[in-house]
Amino acid sequence: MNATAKYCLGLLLLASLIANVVFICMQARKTPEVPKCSRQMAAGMLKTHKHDGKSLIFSDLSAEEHTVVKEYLMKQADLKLTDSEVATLSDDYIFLIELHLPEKELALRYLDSSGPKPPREAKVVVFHGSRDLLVEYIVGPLPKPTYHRDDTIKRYGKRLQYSGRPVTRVEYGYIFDFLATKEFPKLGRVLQESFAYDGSNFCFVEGMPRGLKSGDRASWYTVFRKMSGIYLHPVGLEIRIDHSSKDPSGFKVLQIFYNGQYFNSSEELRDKYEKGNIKKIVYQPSEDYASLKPRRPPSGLPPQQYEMRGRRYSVQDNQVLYLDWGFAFGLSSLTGMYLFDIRFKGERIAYEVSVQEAIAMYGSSTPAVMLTKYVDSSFGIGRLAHELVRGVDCPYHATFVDTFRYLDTNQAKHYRNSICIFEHNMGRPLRRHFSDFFINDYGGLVNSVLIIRTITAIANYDYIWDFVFYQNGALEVRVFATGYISSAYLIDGSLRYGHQVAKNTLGTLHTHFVNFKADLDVTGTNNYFLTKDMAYHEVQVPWSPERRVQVPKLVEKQLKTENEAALRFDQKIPRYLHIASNKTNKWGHNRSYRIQVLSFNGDHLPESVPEEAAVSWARYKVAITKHKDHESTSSSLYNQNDMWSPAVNFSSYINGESIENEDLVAWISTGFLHIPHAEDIPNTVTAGNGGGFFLRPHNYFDEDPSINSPDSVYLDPSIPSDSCELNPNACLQNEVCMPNLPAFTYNGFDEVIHI
Ligand SMILES: [Cu+2]
Repeated sequence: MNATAKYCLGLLLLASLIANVVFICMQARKTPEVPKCSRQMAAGMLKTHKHDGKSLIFSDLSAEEHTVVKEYLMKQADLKLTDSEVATLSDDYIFLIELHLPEKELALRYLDSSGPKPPREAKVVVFHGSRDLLVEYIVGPLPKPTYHRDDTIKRYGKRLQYSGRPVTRVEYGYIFDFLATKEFPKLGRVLQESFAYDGSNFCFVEGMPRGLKSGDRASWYTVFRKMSGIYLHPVGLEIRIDHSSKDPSGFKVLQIFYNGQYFNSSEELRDKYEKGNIKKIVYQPSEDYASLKPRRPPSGLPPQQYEMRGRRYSVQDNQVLYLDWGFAFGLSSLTGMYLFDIRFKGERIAYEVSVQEAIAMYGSSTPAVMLTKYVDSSFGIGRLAHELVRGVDCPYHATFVDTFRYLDTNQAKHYRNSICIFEHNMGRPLRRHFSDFFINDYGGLVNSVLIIRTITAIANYDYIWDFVFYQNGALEVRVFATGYISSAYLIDGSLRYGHQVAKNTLGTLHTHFVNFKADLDVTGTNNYFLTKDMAYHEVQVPWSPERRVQVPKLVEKQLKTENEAALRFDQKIPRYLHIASNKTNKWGHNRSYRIQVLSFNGDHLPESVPEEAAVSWARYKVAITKHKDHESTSSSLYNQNDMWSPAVNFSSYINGESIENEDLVAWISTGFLHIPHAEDIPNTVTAGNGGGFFLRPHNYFDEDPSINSPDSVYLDPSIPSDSCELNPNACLQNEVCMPNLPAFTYNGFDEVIHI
């Protein structure tokens, strides 16, 4: 081949190559694009019920409403309020503003008949430093307030002492400043040689309560190293500070605990340290074992769920509609998530289901922890509901809702994406049966549920709060614990209170108890409390009279007073607990909802312990009381800081009243005993850690309502396996759409507390 021929051939090959590339590109462009999945609600999902706006009577205050309430109160000359931004401990200032729930009777008249809309009101907690009082005001009507009234006596039956207030950002600031500028300089070499203290590498975690009797305000502060996962890095130093004075110059150190030894002052510790006659800590750098930074690069993605034909639920303002369900929701700064007016197939099942309280009682031989009995609503459970992370905290496709809260601030704070709502395939059938004998067929229903969730990070612990709506009319309420365990510096005798989980670190044994309120209304508010259980009884065998057999029988009992229906954890409790109606189903049985508690709790505090009064709800797995608006919560903002004379002692709600044909409220407790172990490092996992309860229909219907679910699948040998008529899965391969996913964003760090 001559040179010209070679050149022509090369040119031809190049042209062919270019033509091929162009052709492939054109073909690729012709390939039809996969459509995005619908953002609209799936057709025909909410045929029977519509949003009506009435749920707004339960909605949290908006940013504007918080502002209006604050401005109204600031103008009231008799209150003499100082803006909380500049208030000192001896001033009068607003601590909290949130929705004051309407009275139930008014709300029901508005929801169910033509009653007027209840006035919209705010509850405002004012710390009256000048008068040594804590006062709760009701302010209304919104949006243009014209009145305020002191509600404290009506709600709590007494005045509330100033010493029972939670510690504010301002007070924390004074305490930490007192340590850094007054006390730590006295310790000089002790801090330097023992902890390599550089003026900024300490963090503090406080033990609570703040003393041993009413009026005490002297807290133990445990020093932790300022590094990722601070709660697992105790340095071996704890300090008890009396901060009862309204003037920070009156703060004083009462005791110091250093490496297992007590001292009465910084001077005493310093002097003994310098003389060399104490057991010293010699600083060694801490390993970074508590960090949550990934230890390996990401590889692959876990499976995702998405809605091919759009959402099957609707969220409008604070109301959710999902298949046969409907409810209103909100998030209290103090108690956390609450739901109201929960209906299934148009009938109200519950007026209110809400989180009430979460407590943890600790054991340790170190002073801060041995005293510790945390009562979280005093710190604010809902207060710490930060932005949820899409794809981890909630499925990526979830609907996210913002909230506004006003607690220890001077203007409402905006918490983006702090509630999520999603429909979720639980990955196992709700029911199914395969018939092998005589008749051959299969019927099944995927367990697709709606979940509304918030997650609250209360210091070291993160609680996940789930309300799960099933297609059979059941509502499950669950709490899961994750986050960091609380730890103590390892000293002699520590191992009586837990396990060593890291160098010099004891994971301290503790109990978790959580309380919920379930104000069930079963076919109305006229209900009674029924228990069911089983007992073996001896029966003569009819066809063989000389023989006797043990046969389990149904045992039913109505409990008629609040005292009978206060079911303690330490007693044998009937297995089935029902809020029942006098109305019957088709089979003549009383319609009811069953309360089924899931709990792995440890022992509750002995009642002889003075602090028990503040957490007396934890005596009872379930307690039934007659509904009263002023018995709205089982705990209070003030219970932590005055556990000995608490604003709310739940056990006083149980006072012998009849619960027959009354409006009933169930107070439900659950929890788990936590013996920390090596695998709690770096975090406690949700698997196995938590509790909850079900509210389940029990003779409420004539049959399982989920039989009407649009998701039911049916197969029999005569139906071609590719028929979609009774089995949408047979056509799934034809349903092609791209998940319609929003971009990932996160702004949760904008909202953190700065002291
Ligand atoms: Cu725990």
